[in-house]
Amino acid sequence: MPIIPAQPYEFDLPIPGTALIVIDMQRDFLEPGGFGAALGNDVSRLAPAVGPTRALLDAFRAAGLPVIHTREAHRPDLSDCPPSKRARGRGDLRIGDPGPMGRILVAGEPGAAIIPALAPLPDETVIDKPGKGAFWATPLHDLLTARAVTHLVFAGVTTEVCVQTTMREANDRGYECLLVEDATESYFPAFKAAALEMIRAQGGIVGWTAPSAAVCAALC
Ligand code: C5J
Repeated sequence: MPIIPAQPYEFDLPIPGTALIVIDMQRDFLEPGGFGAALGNDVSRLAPAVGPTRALLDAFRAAGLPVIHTREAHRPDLSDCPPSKRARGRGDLRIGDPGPMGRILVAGEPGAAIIPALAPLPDETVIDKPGKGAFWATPLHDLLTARAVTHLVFAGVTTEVCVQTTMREANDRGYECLLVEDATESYFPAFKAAALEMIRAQGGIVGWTAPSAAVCAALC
């Protein structure tokens, strides 16, 4: 079994048994005119995660390991969007409002799509999730259990919101979790740094972190 140099200590990467989870690499977060921008963020800050995420996709696909993409996206009638979530941020554009890339964070709209550089392959699972965590109100746990996945490698955005929430959900369900340091980004560099520190603190209380080069090298 490959063993990856990671923090706070080395991470086992069983093959088979490991899946890549790419969180919310959507136009609504990475491009101007979407949800991230509507909340006042500089969306260009997320771009550095694209190349490393692409490298992980290539490595997992070549190794024949499962790849799962998530999208934060609601039903068109917003029946899965709590009013409390929609009200947050007090931005000009809220979830469900029409924007330059269609209705904000609504499934099927252009803005909810994954960016072309990281487009899922036809046989890859794409999960639309109504929450910040990818396990809440989705079939993710059942899908992973059916495929005998025990170890999860995480990429995506944003580090301290949907990525960290999902990682904590996964940790509580017994998965061994590794966040790839350069394949995740935040609109706030300090939040990213803090999230990475929190994950690997206290002996890896929520998981591990490692650079994409270490993960890709182990899969070659
Ligand atoms: C946010 C996410 N930040 N994907 N969503 O609202 O992290």
